[in-house]
Amino acid sequence: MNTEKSGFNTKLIHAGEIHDQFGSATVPIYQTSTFSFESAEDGAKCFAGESNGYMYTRIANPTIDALERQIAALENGFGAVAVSSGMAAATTVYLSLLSQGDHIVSTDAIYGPARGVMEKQFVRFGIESTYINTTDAANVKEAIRPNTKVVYIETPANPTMDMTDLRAVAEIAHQHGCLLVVDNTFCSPYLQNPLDFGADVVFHSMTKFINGHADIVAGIIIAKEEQLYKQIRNMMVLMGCNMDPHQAYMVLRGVKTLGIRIDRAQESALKVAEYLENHPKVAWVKYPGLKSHPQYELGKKQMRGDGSMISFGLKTGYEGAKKLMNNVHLALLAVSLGGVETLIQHPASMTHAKVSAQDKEKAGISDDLIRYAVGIEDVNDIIDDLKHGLDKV
Ligand code: LCS
Repeated sequence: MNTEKSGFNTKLIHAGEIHDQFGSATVPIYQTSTFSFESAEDGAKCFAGESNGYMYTRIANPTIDALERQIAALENGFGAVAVSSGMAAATTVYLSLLSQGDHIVSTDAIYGPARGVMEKQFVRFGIESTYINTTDAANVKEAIRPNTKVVYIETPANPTMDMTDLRAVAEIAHQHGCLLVVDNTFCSPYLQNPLDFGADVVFHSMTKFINGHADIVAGIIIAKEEQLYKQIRNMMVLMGCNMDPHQAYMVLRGVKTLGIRIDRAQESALKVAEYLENHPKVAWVKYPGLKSHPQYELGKKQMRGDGSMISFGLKTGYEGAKKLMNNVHLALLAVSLGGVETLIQHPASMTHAKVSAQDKEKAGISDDLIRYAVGIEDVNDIIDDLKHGLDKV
């Protein structure tokens, strides 16, 4: 069906779907590396770009195409490019948009490896980067140089839950001839559509909310305009960081319930955040749905919900955090997020371990910060588990 005017949850079920000759209700897995042609002339036409047939799965595949059409529809983009992981999405974006001598300005508290690859690898190819606190858009303006090509933000940021004003930063980026790239992993398209606020490119680690079942690593990049889309697709094909058809099928299966999973998880997350905020052993809580979040109003402006990610610290710091993590049983002590299960982790020693102590401090990734990803278990069980853990602190 044509889902152009449909609601979000209808798009989750029907956007991008394939109607095959058997009337299959789900998108079939075209588990093939290559596609045959009717004739030599057909093959030549296809490779010359004069016809739309499939040629080779690294270039395009019907199962992967279905997922790309769907996510592009959910993010209101021109087109999407599926890749093997969220990090493949970040590096494909970097490679597509930056050349030797260029400069990128980015949020300091982003997913650690997305910063690490820039500072330790891309620097070898003459690409410079500056990491700043983007919660104040004026800092972005100040950091832009004549050779800045890209402004790259994560909002809410991993793991500080700091937010960046999408519209304000898009305006500044464009005034200076830069593109705005947004890592929208923490929200998923259900809660936030950065392209609608002026971003040029959005990407996701689909390992998280979009797939939602902690059984696949995957990424996707969505471009607002055709030219950018083609540039990114071309880079993906050449780098060979394509998605596999089976991986695409798994994500297509997971994404159908994105709306109901997030509705439930964020309803519980608010209760968990309130519980933590009122707990005598808790020093601070950062959750977009709490009025105490310094950017509560900004969240209401650009997000359709508060999400299910919480960061908090205990009065007893890292020592207390270790005790808590060792004494919860329902919450898995594990990195990642956005799945149906509740997870707890310590960014300073885990996801962001390779960020230098100085940069961590500057980015607000304090030693006491505990990151908590609320799942869809019964909220009473989640809170009982936290209570049990906190009793041992
Ligand atoms: N962007 C964000 C915001 C992420 O949280 C992650 C992974 C990535 C990109 C990279 O995606 P991947 O290649 O893993 O699919 N974040 C992780 C985290 O916070 N814990 O474990 C992985």
